[in-house]
Amino acid sequence: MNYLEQQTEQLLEQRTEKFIKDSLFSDEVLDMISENMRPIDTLMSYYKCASMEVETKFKVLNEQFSLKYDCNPIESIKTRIKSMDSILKKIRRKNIPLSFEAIENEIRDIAGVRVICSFIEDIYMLADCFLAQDDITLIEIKDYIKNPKPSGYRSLHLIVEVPIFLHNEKRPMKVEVQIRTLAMDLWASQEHKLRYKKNIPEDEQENISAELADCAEIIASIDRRMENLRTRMKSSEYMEKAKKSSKNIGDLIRNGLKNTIGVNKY
Ligand code: 0O2
Repeated sequence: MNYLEQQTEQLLEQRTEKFIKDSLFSDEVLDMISENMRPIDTLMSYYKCASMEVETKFKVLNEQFSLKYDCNPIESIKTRIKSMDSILKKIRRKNIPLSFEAIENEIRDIAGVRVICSFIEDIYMLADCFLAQDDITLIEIKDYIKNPKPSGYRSLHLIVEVPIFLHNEKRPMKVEVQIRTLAMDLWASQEHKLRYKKNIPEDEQENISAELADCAEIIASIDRRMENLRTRMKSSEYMEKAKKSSKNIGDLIRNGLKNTIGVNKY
């Protein structure tokens, strides 16, 4: 694409975005307007509330595991509301009709919660505990850990519906939860940055993508090794405890017998 074509394309994109933005903020959904807010702001604030609900649920789980099992499965939690730009791109890419209903139904990751764990096992354990809660409705699971994307991307995605309680209504909201390890997160955030780099020749882009996919494999193997190490450490700790307690039981029995024998002697 030459310079002029690029400029024309850019201008067209800007005009389309302006058109889409104007349509979204139009009279179309006036009944949703609260006194001082545009409808889109109202909707975005609902998504913010939904992501807060989900974040709290994971924080509570982490706290409970910390108290009960002396471990913290969660390293960190991040929440984000999809940017308007990103929403508009998705509307265009998926040909979504310009109504709030369609946007709410078809864009399921406007509210995003990312949960970062140290170990793969904890990802599935947390997902199970979260999905077992009776106010969470599972819409879809995408297991990109068992089935990584061709790019090498790995993460467990849960698309759920969670109710938010407003002053006069209960409203179900969709949230995308991405649960991944620290290593998967490192890879995804670096790959995301690189993907948006412009002005890289096509053949170099292909080389970089291939190397990134290779890095994803190495990272996945490190995750598996770390998990194996944890399992080994847990089981040797368990064996050690078992040995100590059986020694204690042995001592108890021996002492008990001695005492019994002693009693019998008298
Ligand atoms: P951002 O900036 O995170 O918002 P669907 O949502 O199911 O209708 P979609 O969007 O194809 O369809 O869903 P997908 O591919 O299951 O997952 C979407 C999100 O996962 C992306 O959001 C990224 O956050 C993440 N993701 C998926 N594939 C990749 C990848 O190859 N590399 C990286 N780094 N992240 C990925 P957005 O909307 O792309 O961006």
